[in-house]
Amino acid sequence: MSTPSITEEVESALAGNRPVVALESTILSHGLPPGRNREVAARIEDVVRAAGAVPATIAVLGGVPKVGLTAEELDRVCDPANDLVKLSRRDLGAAFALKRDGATTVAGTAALAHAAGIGVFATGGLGGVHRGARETWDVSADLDVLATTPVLVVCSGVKSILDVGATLELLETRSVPVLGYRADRFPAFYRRESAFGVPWRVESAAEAAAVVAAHRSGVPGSSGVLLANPVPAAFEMPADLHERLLAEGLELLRSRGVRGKEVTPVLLEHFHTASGGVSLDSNEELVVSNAALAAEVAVELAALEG
Ligand code: PSU
Ligand code: MN
Repeated sequence: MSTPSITEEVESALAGNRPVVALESTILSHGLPPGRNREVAARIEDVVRAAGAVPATIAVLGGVPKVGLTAEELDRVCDPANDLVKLSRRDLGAAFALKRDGATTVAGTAALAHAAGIGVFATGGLGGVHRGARETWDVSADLDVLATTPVLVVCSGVKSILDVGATLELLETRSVPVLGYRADRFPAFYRRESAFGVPWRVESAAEAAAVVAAHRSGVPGSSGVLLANPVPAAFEMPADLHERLLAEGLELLRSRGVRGKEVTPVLLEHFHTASGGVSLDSNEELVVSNAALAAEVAVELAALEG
């Protein structure tokens, strides 16, 4: 693999077994509008630091995998003029060899984080099984990477634009533990609850860390763990607005014939413009909340696994 470029701050934290939290770049380049994405990037890193961990935002720049980004590199990722490619794990080799700039998805970020020795990762929403997957076979590589990469992913579940039930079934099949953070139901990104329960509930970062440590040290195999953290209640999208945007978004995909890796960005864009910013606030607050929780868990894990 192309040798990753790790910032000094991240490198020294890893060498000292101090807590590090990996952060995804696709939510910045493809999930949030220009300007707002840069503010969110800075805020996420701030909350991770405030909780006592070191943030490592991951991207590929000029073909080099970057673990930890400087302020200038974050600018580059967030500037739409640079037209970053969306990189899932399978795209990494091409981006390295062809010296491209790209933003990593959950799958791409988890792979690079693990390779760098980072075991905790925060994002907004996980990719999953799309509605209609029986015909399209559109199932995010995020699920496969979680099944094969021993990282903890903290997220707010999956969007209800996906088939939430099928996503949970696949996570069960692939032996990925799913924990609800102070929640009995799997969250649906903009909404705190989907119609589906979670198999396990934890009440604190310490409990989550204990489960992750036990899974890693005592359970054969190398699957990751999913910690599902519902959007903060004050920023949950109202149910009726959510229903309307969802129906419109799905119709938009159908009428425009959107396929493959464009599906998620097109839907996000529709939610953001058609909700007059309500979805953006939800999106920002849930990512910030996940980053803070991931940092708390990383701190507990460093104490346990030290
Ligand atoms: N879900 C969101 N926002 C996002 C994504 C998912 O609510 O920005 C991004 C993440 O980077 C995720 C990717 O890993 O989309 C999944 O894309 P696909 O379904 O093409 O695998
Ligand atoms: Mn897909």
